[in-house]
Amino acid sequence: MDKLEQIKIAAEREIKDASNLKSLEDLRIKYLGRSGELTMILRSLADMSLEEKKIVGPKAQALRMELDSMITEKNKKLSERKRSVLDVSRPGKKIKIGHLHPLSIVEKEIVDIFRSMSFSVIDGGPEVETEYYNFDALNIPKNHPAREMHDTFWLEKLGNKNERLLLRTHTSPMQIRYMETHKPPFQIIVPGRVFRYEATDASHEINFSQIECLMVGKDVNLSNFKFIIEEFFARLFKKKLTVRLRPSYFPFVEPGLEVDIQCVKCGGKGCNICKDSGWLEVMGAGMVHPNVLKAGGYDPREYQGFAFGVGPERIAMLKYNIPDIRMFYGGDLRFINQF
Ligand code: YSA
Repeated sequence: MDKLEQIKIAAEREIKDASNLKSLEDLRIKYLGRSGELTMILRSLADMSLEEKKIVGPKAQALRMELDSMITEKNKKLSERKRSVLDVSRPGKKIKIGHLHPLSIVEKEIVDIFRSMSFSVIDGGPEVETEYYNFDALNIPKNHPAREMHDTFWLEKLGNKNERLLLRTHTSPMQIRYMETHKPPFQIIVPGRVFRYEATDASHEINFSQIECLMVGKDVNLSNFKFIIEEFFARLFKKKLTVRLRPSYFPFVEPGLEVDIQCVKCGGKGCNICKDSGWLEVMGAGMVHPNVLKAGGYDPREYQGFAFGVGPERIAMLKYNIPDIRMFYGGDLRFINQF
């Protein structure tokens, strides 16, 4: 009985003082293990007289249960403490964070440059557009050959509406939508997604993006346009580039222009990017046609403006030397992770 009392006092104190799981386990083995002090007493019951057994047996069993539950309790406490201790010496876990798609990077850069030149950024517009906004209001009459330049995804008519619907082939419909609801002077850019029903190749996608620009006021002219785009390309490519304006045809502008920049790779000497011409064709532009101003609700004798549409995919290809436009939408992480 004395021995049991000694074990009880010592074990209770030692379990209470155990400071970690390892020393607690050592105590369990010391007292309750196969050759533990209390286990030995329990085993020795077999050699005791009946009288002794009756006294020692229940006490030893009770002590065994008491120590067992003390150890379990202490184990719980130490485990909780272990979990909450910050071990600053452990190696850190690398957190995988996402990043912007290369196209988003370039679009954001373009938008930021125009914003810094006091242009307002107008969100979106409908991707499912009416024939009126995509063509008619932009001075592209029905059966006009210019419509063939835009291979169109036509949509099935819903209900009995007369209007034909399509996936917009360019962001220019937003010119009309904006003019209908705003008064000049203003200067805006409108980024958006457009769709063309055409064969894909290294520089053509069926689903791509454009950024539309429109500046309207009483005396907005082509030299304003030239200044703005020279400034834009210098900031985008971080060097001064010669800009060339060539006469071109878009029904919604007069005069219409094709804008070329000096090749960003060879500086104009001729290389594989510019196909030895020294120039890169980067956008369609012009002075807004009087019929388009009228469709927007303006008097063309009072207001005039310039507009252009640029393709961010083509700009991103030049900036990052990307050989094929289809890489942007291919979902190949080996490509995406390089940015
Ligand atoms: C012209 C004059 C304005 O006053 C305003 C806007 C415009 C642009 C006109 N709406 C338009 O869509 N012209 S465009 O057919 O030559 O396309 C403009 C730009 O979109 C191109 O310079 C090119 O960068 C891009 N693009 C055209 N087709 C594409 C394409 N990008 C990828 N895949 C295609 N299939």
